[in-house]
Parts: sequence; structure tokens; C-alpha cells
Amino acid sequence: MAERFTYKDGRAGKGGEYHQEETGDQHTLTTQQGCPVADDQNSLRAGARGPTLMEDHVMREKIFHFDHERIPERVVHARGYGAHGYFENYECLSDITSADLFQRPGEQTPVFTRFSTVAGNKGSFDLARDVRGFATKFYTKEGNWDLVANNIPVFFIQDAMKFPDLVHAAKQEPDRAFPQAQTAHDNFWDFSTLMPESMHMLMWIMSDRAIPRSFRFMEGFGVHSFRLVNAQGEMKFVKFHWKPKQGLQSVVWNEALKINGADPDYHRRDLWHAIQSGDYPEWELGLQVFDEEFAEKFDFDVLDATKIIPEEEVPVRKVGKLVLNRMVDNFFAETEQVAFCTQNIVPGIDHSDDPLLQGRNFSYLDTQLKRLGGPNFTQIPINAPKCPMHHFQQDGHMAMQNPIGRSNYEPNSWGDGGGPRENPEKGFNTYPSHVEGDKQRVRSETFSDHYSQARQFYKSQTQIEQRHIANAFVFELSKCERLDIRERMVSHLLNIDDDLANEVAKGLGLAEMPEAAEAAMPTRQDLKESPKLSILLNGPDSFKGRKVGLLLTNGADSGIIDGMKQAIEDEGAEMKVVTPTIGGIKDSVGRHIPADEKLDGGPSVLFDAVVVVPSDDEIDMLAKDATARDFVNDAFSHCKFIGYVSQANKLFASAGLDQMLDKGCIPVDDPASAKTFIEACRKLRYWEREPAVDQF
Ligand code: HDD
Repeated sequence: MAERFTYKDGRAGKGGEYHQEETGDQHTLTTQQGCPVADDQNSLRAGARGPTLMEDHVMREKIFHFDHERIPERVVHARGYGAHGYFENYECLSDITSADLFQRPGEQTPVFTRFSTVAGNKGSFDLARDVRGFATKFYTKEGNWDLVANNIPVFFIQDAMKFPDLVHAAKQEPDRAFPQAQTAHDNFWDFSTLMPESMHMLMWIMSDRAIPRSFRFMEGFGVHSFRLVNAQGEMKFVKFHWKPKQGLQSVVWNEALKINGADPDYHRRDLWHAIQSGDYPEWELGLQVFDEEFAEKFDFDVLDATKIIPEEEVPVRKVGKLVLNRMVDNFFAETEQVAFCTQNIVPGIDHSDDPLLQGRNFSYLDTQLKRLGGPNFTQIPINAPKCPMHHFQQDGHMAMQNPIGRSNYEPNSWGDGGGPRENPEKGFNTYPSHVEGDKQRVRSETFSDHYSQARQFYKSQTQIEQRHIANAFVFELSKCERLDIRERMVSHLLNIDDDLANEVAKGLGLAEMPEAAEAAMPTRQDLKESPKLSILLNGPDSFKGRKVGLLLTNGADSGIIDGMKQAIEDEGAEMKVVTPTIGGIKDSVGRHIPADEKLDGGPSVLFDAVVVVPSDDEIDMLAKDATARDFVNDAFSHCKFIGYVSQANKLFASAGLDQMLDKGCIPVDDPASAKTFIEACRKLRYWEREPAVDQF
């Protein structure tokens, strides 16, 4: 067979039985049937101004295909962004699992990861306050393993039966089709306040976890307890974690609102840019391994997806790393068509009886059938295993890999030994856990504590993070039209933490404090704080991979620009130049400094820290400019570190900041101070400022 057709630039062409040399042509446009096209501008008409003819197979085919370009978007997690990479083992895990991918230290397994928001449609913005999906397909030598994770370790509901209700309530309301990509509306809060099991998750989604700085700076969690089984058939439970080597980081809410306007693709652009520039993001795979004995004595049911096991109680063992190092060639073919299914597991890993997981195992396979149009979606390259496959499943829509020969059943006696055959030693064996009981629709009593871990989460946050949680509740509930829904949420908060309930009631201007909600079980006050649950306590202490926006005008000091560039590069961060026009500026020595962004397209919300370097000549113009004032005002109110030269004082004065400058605002008139500035930036934000800028 001839090689596939390739364009001169190396792209794979379509079709390809004939080698391009045989046709002697790689430039002529063709129809899908390969028929060369003579005119792609005009349809076939009867007369120059007459009707278009049905006979025009070229136009009919083109429009027919265009009409069918769309497939249904995912019912949840519609907006996503994916990348290829690999997973590399640190050690051999044969003591706990026979899973082939975990046997050999240093071995790499190819992966594809797709990050996503949950509630918004495909075209929604990236910085919604929402859970983020973190789904990874491992193409192992014994089949595909899909770890379909989120950036939050618990879930809203305990039983998959409630998933459609949850999703209906969270998405836009059915009559008006808004609001898009946000939970700040009556239906969501109505449902969740009627479902006390969602309380722990609500604390997480009201925390800064729901507004990550980018996919690169967030954790991932498999949520459920899964099982690991070794070659001797011994079973341990496991919870899967992804720990970002880049460290955790989120934005603040006011910043998120503005980023959505300035760059709705903020997260996808960030991942694209990091990978394309060779700064490959990495996460370590962590395992919390525990046995039945621990499960029996643990305070909560390990099958309840609304509970965590604190890392302080069962430490996370880091067993390998995920590196994302290649963007897709085609978004639709890969990111859109990738089909994750929780049922995709491999020998050595098994499901637990978590009722949420059991329901997921049905839902993912089922949804792909509708979304991708038939049972052969496993043959789409992004979904196909990379290991050999031998089975007798056949036919169906778009069957591409078809068996050759006469046998299509097992057992058979054709060919060499009549294979393929089942293999009890190598094959997937379900862990033989013992179960018995009456068939009934019940929720186990062990699932009924809804508040204790919500309280533990809140108590484990720093004061700044606690305040963000209270503010988030106030923001969201203020968007609810019904007072009784706002009050109902506060009645739940009273079971979590009095101070939080008071803060939120005050923020909502409630005339009276409601009664605490009726609780199936009293809230435990004795759970130890878990510092691992805080983002701020687990920051990176590095500014690597972050962006500094340099606001420059003509005449800006060249020494300061150069010193800053060097300090930023030495840290592994990136400098972006923002200037009043996209043509860039001429600095103090007449050198042309190209711009990355024009000022109104590059607001400070797009950067982790900013440096303001105007010249004597242009500071007056800059100080009068509303966008320049927003630039420094936003940087200040979002608690960013601000480097500045003395000329910038006029801008601060016109922005009303001159009396407020604090230790997070660092003079950089001396080029040597660039290093000090970047070192300060390692804290990521100057949180000490926040009480001064957040009064309500
Ligand atoms: Fe789900 C997609 C994660 C509960 C049903 N889910 C989906 C994706 C992620 C998760 C990351 C996007 C995958 C991708 O990028 O294509 N889902 C979770 C987690 C859950 C969870 C961590 C709780 C622990 N999901 C859950 C339940 C159900 C579903 C309880 C149904 C009973 N999820 C789906 C789905 C989706 C999906 C409808 C939509 C598109 C898809 O599967 O492929 O089947």
C-alpha cells in the first residue's frame, strides 16, 4: 500500500492510497470523492443570473458536509481543552497492584488529558466559578485506563440517581436559557439547599478552588475510593490525586469576572502557550492507599463521594509524574472526540461499590453513543487503545477496523488454534468482594453526616480564604431572587460555622437570622484541621511559569527594562510588554521594544504581577488615560505585586492610589531592584492588602 498523502509542510493529507508522486499533484482542491474542483467560488447556474442547478455535485457535497459538522456537545463538561503527554513511574508498585503500567520504574505510558469546566456550554468562558474536570486516558499495554477526575475531591451528591437533577439545576434555567456557566441563580441554590449532602461540595466550590489561575496550577482528584489488586489477589483501597509541580494558584473573583471579558479563552490560551513554548506542565500522581481495616474505623464511609480522607490521616504517596508536552493537531478530532469512560479500567485496578461511581460506569459509555454517533467510537484514533486488540465485536455505524477471515465468534476452531481466547491468568478479574443484602432503595446510615467535613474544610482555610468563601456565598446568593432560598442556605451554614453564617447573613442584609437547618447528624466539632486543604498554605514559593506585564511608554528607561527582563527570565517566568499602541515603544536609548498587547487589550488581570515604567515625557498622557488607571487600580485591588518607577506616581495619584501604596508596591528605579521585586512575587499575591480593598 502506498504511503499516506502528505502536504509539503509535513501535514497529513486526506485519503492516500495513491502516493502523491503517482498523481503528480498535491495542491489541487478536490471533493470528498477526490474529484478535482475547477471553481470553488461559483455554484453551477442556468445563466449568469439564473437559478442554481441541482446537478451541482460539488456545491451540494460541500454544503451537505458543512451542515453536518457539529456533533452534540457534552451534556456536562462541554467546554474543554486537551493535550498529549506521558505518565512516568517513579517506582514499581507490584506490592499493591498488578496493573502493568505501574510495574517498571522509569517506564512511560502515553496519555491524553482533557481539562474542562462543567456547567457552561462549549462556547462559554474559562473563568466561570465552577468545578474543573481533569480527565486522563492512559494508553497502557493492557488497555486504556481512564481516570476521570475533577479538581475538587468531593462531589455534590452521593447517588448517581440525582445526577440529572443536579445538572439540570446547575445549568441555565430551562425557560430563559440563562444564566450561562454559573451557579449564581435560584435553581441551583434551590436544589442544593434542599440536598444537605451537597454542603461539603458547596464549601469547595465557593472557595478559590473554583477559580483556578490556570489548569496548570490546580490539583486533580479521582474522588471515589477505587481498588488496587496485586498479583496475589490482595486488595487495598485507593484514592487518586494529581499534585501540580507548578504549585497551586487561584485568581480572585473580581479578577475572574474581568478576565472573562478580556480573554474568555484564558485557560486554554495558557495551556497552549506553556506547551508550545516548551514549559511543559507536570503533575505527580499521588495514592492514598488504605485497607478494609482503616475503612471500617474511619469516621466516614469511604464509599461516600461527599467525603475526603485527610492527607494528614492517610498520606499521599507520590508514585509517578504526568507531563503534558504536545498539543493536539486538530481540536475536533482529538479534544472533542475523546471519550472518557470510568468503566475503562485495567487488570490490577477495580471499582468500589460507591453508588456514584457505579452510576457513572453506565453514564459515560451511554453518553458517548449519542455524542459520537455509534458504538465504534473506540476506533477513532484518540480513543483507540495503543495495545493489540482481539475481539469479535463487529459492524455498526462507521466500522473502520473490520475483521478479515471467516471466524467472528468465540470459541472457534479456525486458523491457528482458533483464537483469540479468554485468558483467566492475564485477563481482568473483578475483585471478589463479599456482598449480600436485601434488594432495596435505601441510603446507608453511614452516609448521613452532611456537615462535619464541610466545617473541617472551612476551618482548615486561612483567614483570607475564609473571607473569599463568605464573599462567594454572598455574591451567589445575592443573585437568587427568592429570599427563602438565601435564608435556607444560611440555615445550613449555621450547622457548619457560626462566624461564616453571620458573615453571609450580614453580607446578604438578612433582617433576621434563620433557625439552623434540621440535621440528620450533629456536626462534629472535633475533626482536626487539615492544612493540606488550603491553597495559600500550599503555594509554590516560586514565580516560575507566571507572567509579568510591563506597562511601558515611549522613553521608558532601557536599564530598567533590561534588568527586569533578566530577573524574570532567571526565575523561569515570562515578560509581556503592554504599550499604548500595538506598534510598541522606543525606549530611553531609542531602541524599539515590540508590544505583546495594546494597553486596552492587555489589562492587568491577564498578568500575575505588573511593572509600570512610564517616561517623564508620556506620564501625563498615561495618567489621564482611563485604561491605564484601570490597569494599576485592578492590579492593586487584586493584591498583585506592583513594581514601579517614580514617574508612575502621577498615574497612582490619578487612580486614587497614591495614599494607599504598601509593601506590595515596590520601587524599581534601580535596575538591581528587579531581582528583589521578582523574589517578592514568589508569594504570588500581597494578601496583606486585601482588608484595605475589600470593605463589604
Ligand atoms: Fe462526570 C463528563 C468528572 C460524576 C456523567 N465527568 C465528565 C468529565 C469529567 C467528569 C472530568 C469530562 C470528561 C471529558 O473531558 O470528556 N463526573 C466527574 C467526576 C464525578 C462525576 C469527578 C464525581 C466524582 N458524571 C458524574 C456522575 C454522572 C456523570 C454521577 C452520571 C451519573 N460525566 C457524566 C457524563 C459525561 C461526564 C454525562 C458528559 C460527557 C461525557 O461524560 O463524556 O457521562
